[in-house]
Amino acid sequence: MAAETKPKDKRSVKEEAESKLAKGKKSVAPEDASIDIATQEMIARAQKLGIETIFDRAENMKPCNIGAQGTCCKNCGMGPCRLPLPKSGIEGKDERKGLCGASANTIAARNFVRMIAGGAAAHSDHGRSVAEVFLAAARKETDAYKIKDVDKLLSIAPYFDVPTTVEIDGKLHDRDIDEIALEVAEKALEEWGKPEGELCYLKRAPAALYEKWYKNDVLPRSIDREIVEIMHRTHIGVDQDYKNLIKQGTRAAIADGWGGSMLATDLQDVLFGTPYPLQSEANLGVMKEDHVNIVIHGHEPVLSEMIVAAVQSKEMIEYAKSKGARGIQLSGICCTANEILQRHGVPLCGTFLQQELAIVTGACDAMVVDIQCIMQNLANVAKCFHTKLITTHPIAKMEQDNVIHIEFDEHYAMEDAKRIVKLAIDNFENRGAEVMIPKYKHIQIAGFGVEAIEYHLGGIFRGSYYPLNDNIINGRIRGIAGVVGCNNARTKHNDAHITVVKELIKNDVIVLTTGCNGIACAMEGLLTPETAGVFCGPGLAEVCEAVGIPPVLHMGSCVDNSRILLAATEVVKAGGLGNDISDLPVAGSAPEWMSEKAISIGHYFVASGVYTVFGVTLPVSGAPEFQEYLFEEFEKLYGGMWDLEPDPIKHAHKLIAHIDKKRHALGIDRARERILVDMAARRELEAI
Ligand code: BF8
Repeated sequence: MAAETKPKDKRSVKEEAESKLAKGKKSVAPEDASIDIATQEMIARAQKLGIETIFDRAENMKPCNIGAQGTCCKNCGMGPCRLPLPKSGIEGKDERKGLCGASANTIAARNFVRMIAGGAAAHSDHGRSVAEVFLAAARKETDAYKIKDVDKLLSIAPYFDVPTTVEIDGKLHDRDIDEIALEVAEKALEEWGKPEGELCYLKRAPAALYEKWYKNDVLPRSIDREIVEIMHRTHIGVDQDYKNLIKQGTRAAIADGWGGSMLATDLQDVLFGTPYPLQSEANLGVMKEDHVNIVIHGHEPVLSEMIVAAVQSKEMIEYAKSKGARGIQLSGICCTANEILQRHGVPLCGTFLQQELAIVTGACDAMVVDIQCIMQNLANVAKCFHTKLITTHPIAKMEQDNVIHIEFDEHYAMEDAKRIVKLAIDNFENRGAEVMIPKYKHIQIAGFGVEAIEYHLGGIFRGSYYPLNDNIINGRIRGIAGVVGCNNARTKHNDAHITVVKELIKNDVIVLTTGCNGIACAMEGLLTPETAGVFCGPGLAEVCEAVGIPPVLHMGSCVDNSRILLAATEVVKAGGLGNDISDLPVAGSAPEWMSEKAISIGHYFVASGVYTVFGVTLPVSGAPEFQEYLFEEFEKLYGGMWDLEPDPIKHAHKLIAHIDKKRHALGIDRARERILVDMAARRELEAI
């Protein structure tokens, strides 16, 4: 390992880097780019080697203000029509127009709902792929995939009107599991394109929420249709009413959260197992110098499940040893990582912004990517090292000539997985001399699905959300926040994620996390039960210590935000906190969002009654009337609304203020005042 492990001082690293980058290009000071030391070290290393990463590119390319405000329309060949917000703001009537006459509100709404379409399509197409593999497994077309969680299959079958019992001679008998699986698979696949009716899962929502959707006429009919309709309505000369446009955005977002994403989560659980808490590690330091390092990256666990099995096979381990390695170290980036973490304990290598840096270690023998959040620059970074970059999905290829494409076919799943693993092993001997793996990693406990939370918080009443509700009502837990989403190179890596989460748990708000926020929290050590005594307020610390859970519960990947919807629904069902998600002391947050998927998630949280705050920026600020509709009027329709707050402390306190507003409305704010103000009462509680 290279001797150098600490970045040089800010100035010398920056100057050295700028001398290596193309003339006139600026480089970022590593300490300004990330709060994470492993990340800083790798940025510094990349700069020293003259390798450009996203952190430097963000220094050199400033975002377009008008696009960031949401008021640039490029939906036809007469544009782009750019409608900047006047510096003095809008006085009187907003007269701004595109060539066709489209107002700023129409343009911003069109752009916003197209982002929802992009996000919903990504999540839902992922769900469709899983449904297709599930169907192949149910038809016994592949040996590689089997029904792993029969209970989960039986629990979802009724939503598709698939009976789980059959009456023979007046007696009820259990139906054959294979028959149930086949019918569920066929019915599930119909959700993408059925010609009439509504999505099967909508009735899983609290009745009051379903009623709101019905009243507002936003019940999704089929997943694909809602996405296609957005593309139609936002074509030039179609929908020109921002309220009507966002109504369709709402329908598509619900089709994502309560449709495509929820189906992806459920079918993955049935095929690969429902997650339960397990221990693992996180950050670039999980890579091992003396092992073959395979990093999997992307979102669909269909291939990575097979890679997990392949690297554990005696055949592959022996082969790695025959090539001089001590074993094979598998780790992951982004949500594929979260998927195999929560089911197998495979360690997290890093967040979205660390993907290039995993290669910069010089120890990555193969990076295997599937779909979504994969930077094209990976191929350029891989060229500077021995790393084999392998694309595996027919819809996600790369143009650079050093990229290998091995198309994954579920019918030959294990063969394909072993071929990829073998390629990585063969590449081990090609490593350069300079391997530099940062030493930093942290232990984490992950794998908190809806069922696991029910079990762990159930206390003596196992398998119930009542004790969680009790602790919310008595004020030990102030409320629940879903803090999720990406990294964004326009802000300091992980800074807002960690600041928001720490501020929430300090104020007794339990956090449910997914996606890159989950990875950030894992890297920071917030996913351990011991964290509770260090960072939490007294009430939350007491609950976490009593039950033995972390104050931040990692619920999985971004499609697993559907688990947060279902957890909130369970809280409603457990009683005592109102009759809809919008009644609960609950809020949502994405402090460092960047993807269209995040916008779709944000919007289905809002449409499900959750006050949702985004950090960084939101592409609606250039159309104040449309923004006000999302930030204020939406609450009247669905009980949830959008907000924007880039400052992480203010961001956290907006969430807390909303939680307190809901506690007040429920009449449970007094209990909390007693808990926090009176320390004697706390000692009394501790004695119980
Ligand atoms: O789906 S949080 S950067 S990895 S988009 Fe991507 Fe954002 Fe990370 Fe997972 Ni979600």
